[in-house]
Amino acid sequence: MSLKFKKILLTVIISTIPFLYFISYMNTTTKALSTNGCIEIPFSTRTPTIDGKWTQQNEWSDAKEITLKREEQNHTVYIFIKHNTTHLFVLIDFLTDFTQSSYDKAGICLDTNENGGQLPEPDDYLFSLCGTVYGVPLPPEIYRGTGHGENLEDAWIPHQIYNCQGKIGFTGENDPYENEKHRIYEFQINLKFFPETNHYGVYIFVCDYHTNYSLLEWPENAGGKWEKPSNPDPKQIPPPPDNWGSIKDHFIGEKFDIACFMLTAGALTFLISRFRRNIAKA
Ligand SMILES: [Ca+2]
Ligand SMILES: [Ca+2]
Ligand SMILES: [Ca+2]
Repeated sequence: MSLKFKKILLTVIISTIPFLYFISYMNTTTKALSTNGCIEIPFSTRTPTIDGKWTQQNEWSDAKEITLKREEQNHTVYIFIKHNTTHLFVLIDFLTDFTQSSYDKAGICLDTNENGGQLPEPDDYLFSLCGTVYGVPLPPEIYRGTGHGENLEDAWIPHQIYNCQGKIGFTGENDPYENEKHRIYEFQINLKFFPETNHYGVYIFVCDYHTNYSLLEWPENAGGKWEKPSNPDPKQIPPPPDNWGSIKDHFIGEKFDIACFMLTAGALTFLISRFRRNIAKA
């Protein structure tokens, strides 16, 4: 095989790799839950401090921002979401919850196989934060789906995942949108135990216990159930995973960069070594 032919062959292989990755990426972006809504979340090296408040004014300025409104209650919620490939970070800024109620709560559901369903299954997780007991914030509660139960609430069981954090706060300090004291929730979810992918199913909710029917959720109108007189258990809130939306991140992009870098470096090394051998022969 001539050197010229080898060069052409290598060029063709290297140019085909991005195309193959693109095809693979497109194939994984057609999951069903994205039809309920899809959030493209940015990669960030700026790790937030999970302390239930805006630690600095720019702590979440590089995150994707989503606005939720409930007009009849004059409620507004801003959700900020970003990731660093191994952890998902979420801040839920409940701008209009000015009451420090014990049963205020927020939660995030993840469908790590993004396969929906009528009941939460073992690849589905619920991370929730509730208010305070005697002024002391509670740690996040984590539940995992079982796939069976008489109703949605029964299909969740308590679970533990290393290095997941959450903090509920009541402050307007450093908040670029509302200075008066109000409810803020911050979550850090460890993704290392979940399938490596560029899509997860997601459902996010928050409610103010002080007012009836004050559930705000993403995707909007997903069908989450909460009203003040009922049992304030986070497991009763999420609708069926079929109603959740999806988040899209850039894990594929990270792998693509590394793979391309290694293949290109290998090809260049080969070409340089051949070039040097030809020079030595001349
Ligand atoms: Ca913070
Ligand atoms: Ca409240
Ligand atoms: Ca699932």
